[in-house]
Amino acid sequence: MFNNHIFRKGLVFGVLILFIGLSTIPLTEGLGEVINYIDTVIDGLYYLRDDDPLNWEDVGSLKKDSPIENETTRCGMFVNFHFNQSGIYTRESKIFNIYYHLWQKSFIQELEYEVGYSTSSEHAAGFNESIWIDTNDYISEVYDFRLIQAMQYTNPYIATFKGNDIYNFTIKIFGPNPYVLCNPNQYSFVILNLEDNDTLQNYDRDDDFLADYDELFVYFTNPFDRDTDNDGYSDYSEIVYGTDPNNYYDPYEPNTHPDIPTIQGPLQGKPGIRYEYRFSSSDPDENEVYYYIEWGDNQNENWIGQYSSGKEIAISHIWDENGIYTIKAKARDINGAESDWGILKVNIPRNVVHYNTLFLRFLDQFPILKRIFSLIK
Ligand SMILES: [Ca+2]
Ligand SMILES: [Ca+2]
Ligand SMILES: [Ca+2]
Ligand SMILES: [Ca+2]
Repeated sequence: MFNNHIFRKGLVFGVLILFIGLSTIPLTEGLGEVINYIDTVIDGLYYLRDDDPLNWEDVGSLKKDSPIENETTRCGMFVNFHFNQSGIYTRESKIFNIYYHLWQKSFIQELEYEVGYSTSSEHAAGFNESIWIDTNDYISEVYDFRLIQAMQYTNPYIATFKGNDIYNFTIKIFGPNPYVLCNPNQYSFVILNLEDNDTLQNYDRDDDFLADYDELFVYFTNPFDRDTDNDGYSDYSEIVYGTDPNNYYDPYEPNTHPDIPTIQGPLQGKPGIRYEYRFSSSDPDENEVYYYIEWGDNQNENWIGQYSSGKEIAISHIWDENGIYTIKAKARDINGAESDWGILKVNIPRNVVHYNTLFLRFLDQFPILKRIFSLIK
């Protein structure tokens, strides 16, 4: 006869084993016991991303991925940005020199923010080091957000991290109602371990023809992004055309100069006779164009127009003297961008060979003579 007590004990034990067996498999994965080792050093560009764009959150992330939609990290007093906490960093990282590029809401005027870093895991801990930035010293203003920039030089290192220590590094912004905007056209970022100025002068890491130094300290654009404001025009072309490389909503389209005008017409002529020449220039932006024409005899047509892009216009001219003249024409679009010169040489010679009609009629009577004459001509 079974001892009822032992049977019950066995049943409980069996159920317990079954429960542990069932629960440990998902638990090991669900709680992250499969450790994510991250073989990378902490440096370079990090976007200040919001972890939960729908909520009023004061904590965001430092991420390598740029935002694909609108994110705002905000709070009444301070916002913090941490590294991703889902792994263990296998290499040691030292952190120094921090560059800040921050889009801040500008609804309160004359606003100062304290910006810096903390190496405490305390959520509301103060700064290890900080600087003050004033939103009145803004670089760009797009609607009610202002772009502000700052550089925090640290010497030599502010922290050395390995493993999980890296989670204790926080970029902090403190002040009345900090709003940190991050969207594809206006994103906030920091650059950690920024190189010295000589090195930055020699880098163009995004191949947009602007040195990293100029991007960071002259134009305040992103040295890792060819088109910082994502408006379809590279940082370089915006600077060349005078538009704002940090403003997606530029009021003016970048402008391209018209093509070199083509010049067509007689290559020879006589003095005192009116000859007609045709000019045409196409503008890549389809802007209307003006023409400036020099006839080579100190006479010119002074910015005539405006004409549709690519339209052929006819203008006539009389050369009073014999000579070889160079017709030069350039086009200018309505925005003021000029083409290079188009050129056509015209010979108004001293002795123009021409046959009077009587002589031609005479030749008609003698076909062989006419043939010989045409051969020697
Ligand atoms: Ca560049
Ligand atoms: Ca760039
Ligand atoms: Ca752009
Ligand atoms: Ca722009």
